[in-house]
Amino acid sequence: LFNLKAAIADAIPKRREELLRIKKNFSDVKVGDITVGSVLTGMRGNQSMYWESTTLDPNEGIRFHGRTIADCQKMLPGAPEDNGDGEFLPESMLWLLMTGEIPTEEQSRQLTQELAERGAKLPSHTEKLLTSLPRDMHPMTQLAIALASMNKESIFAKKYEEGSIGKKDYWEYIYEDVLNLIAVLPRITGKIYSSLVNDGEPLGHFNVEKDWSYNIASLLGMTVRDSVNVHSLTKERSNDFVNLIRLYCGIHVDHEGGNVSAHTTHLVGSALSDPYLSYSSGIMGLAGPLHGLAAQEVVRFLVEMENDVDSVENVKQVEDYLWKVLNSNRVIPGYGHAVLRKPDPRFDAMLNFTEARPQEFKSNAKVQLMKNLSKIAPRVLQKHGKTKNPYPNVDSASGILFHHYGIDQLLFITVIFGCSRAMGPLSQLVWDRILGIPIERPKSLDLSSIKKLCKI
Ligand code: FAM
Repeated sequence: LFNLKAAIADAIPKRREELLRIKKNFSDVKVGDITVGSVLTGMRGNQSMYWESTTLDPNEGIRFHGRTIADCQKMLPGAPEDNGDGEFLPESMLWLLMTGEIPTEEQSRQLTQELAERGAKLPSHTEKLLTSLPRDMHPMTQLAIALASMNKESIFAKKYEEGSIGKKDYWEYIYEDVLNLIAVLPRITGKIYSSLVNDGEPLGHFNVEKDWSYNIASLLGMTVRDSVNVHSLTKERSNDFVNLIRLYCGIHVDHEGGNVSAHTTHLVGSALSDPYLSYSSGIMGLAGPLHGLAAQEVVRFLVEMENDVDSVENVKQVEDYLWKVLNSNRVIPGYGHAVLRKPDPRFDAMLNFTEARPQEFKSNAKVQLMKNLSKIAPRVLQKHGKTKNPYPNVDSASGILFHHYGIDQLLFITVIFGCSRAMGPLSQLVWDRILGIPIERPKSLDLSSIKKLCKI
């Protein structure tokens, strides 16, 4: 099966039957106890969502249908021109998320081609809308607006309004919207970036022969062939940047269901809002500084710290800087996690990217500081004693690597996160409709109900 939709259709009967059987026979099985503490602390530890494709182990980190990042790096197909030397393609990851299977080279190529064909054009009203937005509007606001505006294109919303589809068929139209949405993200991203840095003039063009990440890089003006190559990158450095986008977008797709962007997309979608509206809402959540915006906060933090210390190798000065931050009741961005209790393997993957290119990164003091910090900050945070996870999370490294190659519009970095994160929650949205997951509606408690439970 070379076509993703056909591969999903193939997997449906078994999965539907399995879930139905569990629902029928095991609905009374207890998952855990919800405590007052959980109600009052953002539902921590409350296991109450069904999520198909990814799980987060507090110690091992993310698994994609059971596969670690290292497994994915070994097994998922990359771009043909890299001859096995580059990073895997996010398209390969999308196939894994949607089907649970590792795609073959042919399946991955086919999906690359399908996305390129679907993404070749941005709807003209969305293009005009983006052009009309203030150049200094927050890039994530622009992304959310562009996505919400594409609800005009939603095949699912149209079919639903016509009343022409039954519940069992919803997924087919959701799928169409999801693929169309993911496909246009490079174009939307390029448009937002060109507004920011090039007065709205395109920085590159979309190449239908190329993969999704290449087109993101190209529309950011970062490729030698298809763009203005704003930073005059050599062929090798430009190829490294394309691979950075592939790596970054490949590993940021999902982090199980409870994180803000994934949960929001799933929640809004559960009201049968179409994928454009659902993911636009997810993007609004990703824009928060405790979530996706943390990568940008880290870059700012590293820039400020580098200016403050005599040398990034001066451990004592770095420690003093961290204490200054903590003592003024601010967080150290890029550290800590709500679920993880070990260094984030996604951070390690980004770090490995720099270690594979020592010449490239050796003279960038901020990248060196990022590395040094990953050894110093955990000690300081442990001593500080509040943070449950004192280790670096994914945002510790990602922003500064984009910054290194010249993407220095800090607020924009989260837009690239938004490209990647579409793949996980939107795959879930397809499966939510396949499996008939109903509208999400937890029960809330007021203070008097809590006091009654506590017998106070
Ligand atoms: N620096 C200083 N204090 C921190 C901290 C950090 N990096 N991480 C957690 N804490 C504090 C936290 O503010 C809380 O303090 P209070 O008791 O005074 O409220 C205490 O430690 C316990 O928090 P926790 O249980 O360890 O973490 P939470 O589950 O509440 O929060 C994070 C998780 C990620 C929001 C938190 O660690 C944080 O604010 N980190 C810095 C921002 C960041 O890097 N966010 C990116 C997260 C990333 F994974 C993503 O979503 N993209």
